[in-house]
Amino acid sequence: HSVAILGAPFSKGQKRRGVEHGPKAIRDAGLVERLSNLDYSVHDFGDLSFPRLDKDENFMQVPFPRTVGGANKLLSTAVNGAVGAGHTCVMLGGDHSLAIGSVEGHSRQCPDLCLIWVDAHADVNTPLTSPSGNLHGQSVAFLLKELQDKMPKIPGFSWMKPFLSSSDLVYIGLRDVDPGEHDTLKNLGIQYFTMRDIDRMGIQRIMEVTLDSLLARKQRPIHLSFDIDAFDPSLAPATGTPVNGGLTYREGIYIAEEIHNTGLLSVMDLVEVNPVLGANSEAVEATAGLAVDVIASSLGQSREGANAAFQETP
Ligand code: DIR
Ligand code: MN
Ligand code: MN
Ligand code: MN
Repeated sequence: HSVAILGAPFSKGQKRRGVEHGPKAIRDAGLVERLSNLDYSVHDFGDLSFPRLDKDENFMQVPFPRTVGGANKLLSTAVNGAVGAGHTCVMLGGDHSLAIGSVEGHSRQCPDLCLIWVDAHADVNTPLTSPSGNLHGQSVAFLLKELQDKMPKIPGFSWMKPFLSSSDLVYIGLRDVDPGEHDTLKNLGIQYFTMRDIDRMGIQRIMEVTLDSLLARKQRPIHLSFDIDAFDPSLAPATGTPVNGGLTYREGIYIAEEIHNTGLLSVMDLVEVNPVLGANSEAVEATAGLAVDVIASSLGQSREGANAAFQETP
């Protein structure tokens, strides 16, 4: 099988500079080599280039709406093409607003996809509930059919319509949820596992319940949207909105391994690695190296090793 890597050097879904250098940091940490060591042919499609708009006024308190909308339209087309060509697709962000285009493009190939959102944050604000205005905290609200009448018409997004049902989505790792987001999670009955739930149930049980609730009725393609800030800041310091009390290394890798073991991973996003925000080069390399570990584990790197017959000879 084959993997497509799509770099998305984009940062206008939030206000801190540097997250547009995430794709380079993750590639520099050895991504292509690690995936080549698994049983994949790796197609690195390089970085998308996003047009810069001269004029992009705020919508309500939301900055750069047309820039974010346009970038996501472009990314959607790229993901749609990569999945249509038969690749498992890895999207390197960039900020998490990019999940709008990534999941939308995926859904055009796989209308029955389900979504696993691993994040400290729920990213389900609307322009009306968002405390920051930032679109990287609103991505899921663009996807959900049930939020359609809560979402105003935002300039830059007329190319898409919401397509996901709240029962097609599970969150893992939450620990910083805004009041409006909490209402949405409760009102729509969305399945979510906070860090407290991980403390209580353990990650093994959480993955069992997650995959059961998404896949028991029918096997279907998985979209994994992984925000590096799901990890504890001691492991992933180089990110824009770190929150204490995050996933351990082993919890994060276990999530990835269990998703691989379904055989259903179709597209994954790895977002919010911001090399400019690391205190030093060690902090940046640790964060980017962790991103590579999560991607490799999601694609089948195993802690029990693999049969030598599967290793390709150089
Ligand atoms: C906050 C932070 N909930 C917001 N969101 C972040 O701005 O909507 N998402 N950082 O990753
Ligand atoms: Mn996020
Ligand atoms: Mn986050
Ligand atoms: Mn495999």
